[in-house]
Amino acid sequence: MATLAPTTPWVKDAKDDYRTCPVLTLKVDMHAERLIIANAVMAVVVLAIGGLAALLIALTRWQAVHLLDATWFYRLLTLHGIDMLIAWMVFFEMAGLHFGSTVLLNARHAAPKAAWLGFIMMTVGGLMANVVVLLDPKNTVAYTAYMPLKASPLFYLSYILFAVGALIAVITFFINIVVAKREKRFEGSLPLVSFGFMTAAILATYTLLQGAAAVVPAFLWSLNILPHFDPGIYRNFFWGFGHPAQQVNLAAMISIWYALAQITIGIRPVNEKFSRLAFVLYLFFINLGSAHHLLVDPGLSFAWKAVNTSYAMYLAVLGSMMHAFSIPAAMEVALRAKGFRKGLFGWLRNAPWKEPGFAAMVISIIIFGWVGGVTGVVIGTEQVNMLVHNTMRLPGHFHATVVSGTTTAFMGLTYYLIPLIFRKELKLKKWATWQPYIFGGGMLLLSLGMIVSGLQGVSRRNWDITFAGVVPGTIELSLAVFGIGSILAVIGGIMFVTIVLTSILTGPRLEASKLLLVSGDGNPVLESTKLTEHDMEAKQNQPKGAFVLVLAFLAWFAIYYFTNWWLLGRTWFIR
Ligand code: HEM
Ligand SMILES: [Cu+2]
Repeated sequence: MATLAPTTPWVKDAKDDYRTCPVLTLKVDMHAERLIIANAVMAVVVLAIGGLAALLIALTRWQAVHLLDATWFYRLLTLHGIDMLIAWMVFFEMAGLHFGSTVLLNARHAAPKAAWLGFIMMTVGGLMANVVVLLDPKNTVAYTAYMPLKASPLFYLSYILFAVGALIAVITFFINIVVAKREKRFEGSLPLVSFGFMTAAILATYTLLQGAAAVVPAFLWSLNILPHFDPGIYRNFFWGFGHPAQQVNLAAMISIWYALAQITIGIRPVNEKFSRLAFVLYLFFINLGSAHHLLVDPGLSFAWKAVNTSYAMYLAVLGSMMHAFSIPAAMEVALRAKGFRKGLFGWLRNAPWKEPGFAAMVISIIIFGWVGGVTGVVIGTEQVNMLVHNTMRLPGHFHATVVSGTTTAFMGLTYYLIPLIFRKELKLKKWATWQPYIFGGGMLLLSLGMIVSGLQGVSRRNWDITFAGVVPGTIELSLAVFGIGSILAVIGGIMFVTIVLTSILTGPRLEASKLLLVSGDGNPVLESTKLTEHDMEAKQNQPKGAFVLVLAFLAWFAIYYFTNWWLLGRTWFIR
């Protein structure tokens, strides 16, 4: 177990500039604070741009509306992918890394200049990507920019700037940890949330290096310096970046689950070693997952594909399932210890459903696991993937993982960064109570609508599906569910941006006095330390309800998985 040492003097450097947060009773380095604010603001800005594009492309894919012409559809599809999957996620993660390596460790930021350099490069790169996509039709190559599609050199340059900036910021995370350790800010291993961010940072490092191996040659090729670059090798490196990048998102999201569960109901992980092991599994096995993007590529052998999409890959899935058991179990133990012991699920009924951080976490866990995780395993299995590849089931899957899961968790955490780091009172609290449900509910409809239309053969990244003939009514219906879900989700997104901007742009700066925003006025972060070993082990506090939920999940997993094999079996007949 990690322990913080808040009493030891900070650093000898007289220039140190910090305040003490009365809620966390931790020191906050002003460099770290400003870096977190800058990264979080940029994240919200790109989320807003990407969200506008989302609405327009969604209203185009909803065939009954079919809003944009083909050029604008593909242009905004490219923009949406870049702003959301790359810029929004990475800016927010950088805010998280600065937070996890300083505030959470009661430590200073040891390399602020480098961190600002990284931030500026990311900002220039991110905004430049938007401009070049909007201004130059050559750059409508989707965020994957598969060769031999050739974008303009500025397009690749914007990627390189952004990625190098991110790499520099990640390096400052490691510097902070080493310095904090040397200055004895914590003893033993890193606290769990920071440990999770460390996993994210390690993954991010080799992810970004693989990204460079794809994009730098592509850049040289666009300049005609490099005459030829094999598209198969480009794709291999691109997904060496693109897939583990999702595990960066995953590790960050799960760290935030632990943080939100601690903030809103004061959990203590039931077994920290177990949770740490689950993070370590990501580090070792998730890279294999990259292969599922290449399953229809002609240059790779069947054996290569089968090896890379079997067995060891499931060890990473196991990591996620370990967290998905560990967090609800810890929640159940904490709530039971507070006295909510009735039946199997009395604890769940009495949970703080109006607290936006709690709602966001639960929605994130449910949709991530039950929709995103389960559909992901099917996509990552060599044989059944053939039913799914490049259909709308794909975006259906990742809008359940990276959007309903990660984005919702990031939104939930933001509600606490506003009082803690921006030092502003959260405005529009009523809206905040509803926001996770509207966003999450919309996303669930959107994902299911996409998945069901994909099941019927609707392809992804396709401006117009009618040229193949008449569109059956069932497809129209699932696309309508998807369209209505999109509108709801966009409303949830607008609510989020409005709440954040209103809070940070109006009202005076004030030191936070409590952490919970809506329900109650206690301070469970600190209360969690009051959960004793005795509470954790008491018979009446055992996580029986969470165990039942896990069994239900496994049953659903098995049903979906084997249904897909059955569907595969029906694609040909053996007499
Ligand atoms: C209100 C929210 C959102 C809506 C309505 C929405 C809608 C859509 C639609 C309609 C597509 C095109 C699907 C296709 O034709 O293949 C798409 C693609 C995509 N979306 Fe979203 N989305 C939303 C939020 C997000 C967020 C927050 C992320 C990332 C964190 C994200 C990541 C992506 C990615 C990576 C693609 C694939 C782009 C491509 O194929 O090149 N979306 N989205
Ligand atoms: Cu992947």
